[in-house]
Amino acid sequence: MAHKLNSMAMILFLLLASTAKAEPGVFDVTTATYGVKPGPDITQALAKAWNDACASPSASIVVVLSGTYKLREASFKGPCKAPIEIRVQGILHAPTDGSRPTKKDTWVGFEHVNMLSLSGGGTFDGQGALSWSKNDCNKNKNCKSNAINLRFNITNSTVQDIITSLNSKNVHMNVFGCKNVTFQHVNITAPGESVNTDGIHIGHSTAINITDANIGTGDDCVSIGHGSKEITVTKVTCGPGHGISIGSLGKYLNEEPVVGIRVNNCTLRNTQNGLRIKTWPASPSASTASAIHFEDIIMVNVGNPVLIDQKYCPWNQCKKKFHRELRSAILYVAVAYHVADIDLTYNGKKGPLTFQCSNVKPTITRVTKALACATSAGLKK
Ligand SMILES: *[C@@H]1O[C@H](CO)[C@@H](O)[C@H](O)[C@H]1NC(C)=O
Ligand SMILES: *[C@@H]1O[C@H](CO)[C@@H](O)[C@H](O)[C@H]1NC(C)=O
Ligand SMILES: *[C@@H]1O[C@H](CO)[C@@H](O)[C@H](O)[C@H]1NC(C)=O
Ligand SMILES: *[C@@H]1O[C@H](CO)[C@@H](O)[C@H](O)[C@H]1NC(C)=O
Ligand SMILES: *[C@@H]1O[C@H](CO)[C@@H](O)[C@H](O)[C@H]1NC(C)=O
Ligand SMILES: CC(=O)N[C@H]1CO[C@H](CO)[C@@H](O)[C@@H]1O
Repeated sequence: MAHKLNSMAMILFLLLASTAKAEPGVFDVTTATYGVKPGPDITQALAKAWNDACASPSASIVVVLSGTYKLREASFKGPCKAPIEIRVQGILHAPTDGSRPTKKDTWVGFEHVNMLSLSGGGTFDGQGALSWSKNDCNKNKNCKSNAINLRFNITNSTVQDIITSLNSKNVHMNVFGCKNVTFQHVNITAPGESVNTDGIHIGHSTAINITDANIGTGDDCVSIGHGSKEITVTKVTCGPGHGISIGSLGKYLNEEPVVGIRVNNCTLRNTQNGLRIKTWPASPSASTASAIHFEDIIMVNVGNPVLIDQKYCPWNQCKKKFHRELRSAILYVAVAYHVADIDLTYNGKKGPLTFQCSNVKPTITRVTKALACATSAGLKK
């Protein structure tokens, strides 16, 4: 009997030892080590906690408990020795005094981090209201570009449950050079009239999933730029804003293609556009977009539900010089559009609803005749 008890105690001890070993190290910025209380500037403490966590040989958690804190900037740099979770429960406020972060266009940046998890229900508040009115980057090449709330250059990572990005001075989340990253339950909010506050912009990234997100801003909900591959956007609610867009593509030479985009089970509500593919006029031949699927999309009060624009040219940026340079490149528009099962109704006064095509010849099936490109592409019965 005694022997049996002994071995049971032994097993229990081993179990405890192994769970203790698997327990990640916790780096709580509000502990004495880092010395932060809600209210003051958390910048130094957070940087220190990150450095300690990143150097830890076993998994670790950086915690920002609930409360409101000031954060001048954060640069979370890897590579780190083990997986890291950043659990932000509090509200982080960006500066409003016009000061610019060290990396001028980034408030909070993640670089070269593998196996990151950002979660905790907290809020990154960019406090952008003062900046939006001053933003003239659409027209002025030498403008000061405002800080993006969150910039990710990470792999094998998740951003989830629920991270809120509020009132960014610029794009809310920039996903660049990322691979295998899931964004789940992110909440992105800015007023409909805020300038350039895109929700999530993706470029040069592979295997990115955005799911169960709520995004309402003054610009694109999700925009997918060149070099994007295997992107899935599902169960995302957009609005207000400019809708979901691919592009703009073809502005620069040697852009990488956009391949394998799935947008499904999304709802767009009160948006200027629904789904867009934007290419600049006379796009260089290298610029292609293929295997793009939009499926099961609900649109409520949407301006241009489906817009495939091959002459995208905002604010007259297509200077004559630009045109001439590109015309000498071989223009090859490799597009095959298949439009099917579209059921839209128009509730406004300027009806009826039209479906226009220029420089596009889609294959059309099961679409109300009135919607199809009857005149420009020729509708075969
Ligand atoms: C993607 O990242 C997750 C961790 O977030 C990891 O468990 C998974 O194995 C990765 N998948 C691939 C294909 O690399
Ligand atoms: C991401 O995970 C995959 C699969 O586990 C692995 O092959 C790859 O090396 C990881 N990426 C990085 C940058 O460590
Ligand atoms: C999203 O963020 C806004 C602004 O902070 C907030 O009012 C709303 O409750 C958040 N939604 C969720 C689901 O967290
Ligand atoms: C992303 O979503 C697609 C489709 O739902 C799924 O096949 C894929 O495994 C997901 N990838 C990750 C990294 O979660
Ligand atoms: C959308 O969601 C429904 C219900 O979960 C599912 O049956 C359907 O297959 C989804 N659509 C796509 C394109 O994944
Ligand atoms: C902008 C940036 O930081 N890009 C980097 C993202 O990560 C990849 C892979 O680690 C680098 O090659 C990029 O330079």
